[in-house]
Amino acid sequence: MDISVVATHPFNDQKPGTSGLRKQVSHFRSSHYLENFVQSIFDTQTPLRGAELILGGDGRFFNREAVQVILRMAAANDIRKVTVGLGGILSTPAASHLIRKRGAAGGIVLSASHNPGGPNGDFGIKFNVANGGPAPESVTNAIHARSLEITEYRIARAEHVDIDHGGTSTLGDMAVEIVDPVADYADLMESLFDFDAMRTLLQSGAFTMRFDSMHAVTGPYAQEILEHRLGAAAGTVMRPEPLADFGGQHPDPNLTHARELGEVMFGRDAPDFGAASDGDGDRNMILGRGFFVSPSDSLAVLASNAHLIPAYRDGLKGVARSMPTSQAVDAVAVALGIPCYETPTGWKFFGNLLDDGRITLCGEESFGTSSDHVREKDGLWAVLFWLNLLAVRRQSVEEILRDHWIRFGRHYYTRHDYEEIDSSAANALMDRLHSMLPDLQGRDFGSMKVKAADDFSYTDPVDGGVSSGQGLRILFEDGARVVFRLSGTGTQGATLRVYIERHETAPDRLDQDPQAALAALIELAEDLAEIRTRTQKERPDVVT
Ligand code: G16
Repeated sequence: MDISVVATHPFNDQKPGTSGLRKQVSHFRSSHYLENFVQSIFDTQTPLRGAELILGGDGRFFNREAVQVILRMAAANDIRKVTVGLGGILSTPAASHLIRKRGAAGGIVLSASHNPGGPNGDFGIKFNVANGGPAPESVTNAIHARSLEITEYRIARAEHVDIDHGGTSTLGDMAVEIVDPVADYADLMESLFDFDAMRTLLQSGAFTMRFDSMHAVTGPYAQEILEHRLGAAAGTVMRPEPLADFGGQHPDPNLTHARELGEVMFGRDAPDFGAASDGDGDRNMILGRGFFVSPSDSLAVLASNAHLIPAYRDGLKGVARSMPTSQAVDAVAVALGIPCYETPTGWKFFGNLLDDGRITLCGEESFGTSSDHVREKDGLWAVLFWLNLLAVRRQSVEEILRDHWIRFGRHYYTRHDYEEIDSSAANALMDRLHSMLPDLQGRDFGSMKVKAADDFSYTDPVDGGVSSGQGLRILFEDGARVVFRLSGTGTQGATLRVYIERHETAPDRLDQDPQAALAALIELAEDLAEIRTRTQKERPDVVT
């Protein structure tokens, strides 16, 4: 096989963010950009040589071209075999499962998650390691360092590989196997949950649900599992065809972007259960009839009900949440007598805790939840967990939440996002807040007193790695919190995230609108950070 060694020059913007390298499609298509990053992976990740690599993506614009480039580069870099999802498709959790199931040395997932797609949208590339999870910081730092010194890349001169038919072919010495992207994942789900109970519920005639695939990767997965294996009515899955531009929408499962689902679930004769997932299938939104479940509450409910699900019948080893996620799951962990870990934002931080057997469930406020069955967050898994719960408890989503709040109190929670703000203004806002932290300690704001104010730093209990600068926290004596962070997943300007939380236990105050219940803290956060003047925005762009 002919191999070209192509001279290149480093790009100085290939540092992976919260979840891989995300840029606009036009940026990824510039000469050598994708190739440099892929070669930096192959140069630094020596376990890939002579081993199997899993490859697939969420089907967004440029997915198919990138698959071809990566296949030809893998063949030129001594990879033994690449297993590709049919059509270049693999959801993020399905890729994680395939890496683990096949004992592959790693995987490359092509996705910019919930960011918009299409020629003017975003593209992304994530490298996952042999445990199936996102590369830890030590690995992404090594890839980044290599990208800054790269001078050449290797690529086979070969025809396009047919990725639209199953079976195995060769590219030089390398095998290429094209596999059904759905079957293994659907089997895994069937091994975790009580499909008989769910089938009975869905076919009872007294229960209806809608799942919004948002024209993203979960369409075929949801149709196979919900409609074919569980017998949900045809049409249960909304927007099931994966489209390269997600139909021009943001494949982001929240009430802003899954508007049609929201209208159905909050309209007349709403179904009993509604859910949505994102571009690459790792996020989830859970809705009841006229009822929104905050992701932090969802994690807490799953933890406190896990014993009702076959896979978790023997109990949980521990739980974890990212720092900005509400403390609702902490209260459940106390009741269960299990540890609860607080990690920085980014799924990669859960990997060591899962591998070391310290936790079974974990989740984030950013609509991500999962367990030790894979090493990624898993949107459909969370939906099936809820469905299994509804089938066993025979209560509505709302009733389950109200029971939960009565038992544990309600952690009122909201996140306000200010998007595409000027990067230097965002950095100045954060720097100023950072410098104020020492003086905030002990200060009174009305009836509230600041207990601590710091910049969150995490020491991984398994490998001792330290990750600092993970978000500014203002912690009040009554447990309320305000957290400020800059997003690590945007591609234009900066996104300021403000996370606000307060615990309420009075039974007659569990039914408020979160924005109203948190109004005083929201105002305090906006004033302290001078958000309006510094971002030039009167209100957040997205409120979740
Ligand atoms: C990624 C990460 C998550 C993180 C989210 C938001 O999710 O995997 O751990 O919570 O981004 O990160 P940020 O606040 O830095 O934008 P996804 O679904 O986008 O891959």
